[in-house]
Amino acid sequence: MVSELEQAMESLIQVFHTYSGREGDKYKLSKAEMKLLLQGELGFFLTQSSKDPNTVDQIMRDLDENKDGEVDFQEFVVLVASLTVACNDFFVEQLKKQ
Ligand SMILES: [Ca+2]
Ligand SMILES: [Ca+2]
Repeated sequence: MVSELEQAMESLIQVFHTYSGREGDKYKLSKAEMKLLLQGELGFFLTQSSKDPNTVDQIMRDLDENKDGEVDFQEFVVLVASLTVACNDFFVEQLKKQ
């Protein structure tokens, strides 16, 4: 029996590889792959910011810890973790208001 958290982790891995395998290094996201992932999977969170063409560049720069111009899985989870923390903050705020 796979737990909810284990399922979430598996989804995260699958989503990453769905996009990272499109071009170049199969295990890293190029800027084009990153853009597709953001548009396809994080549209809800990034609706406003994704209208700005510089946003993807900015996100790439912020995430690319080892400065190889691509985002590997380790760098990608930092983005997911920070977005999840932001969502949780919002969720807690909503609960407090009730
Ligand atoms: Ca790739
Ligand atoms: Ca990198």
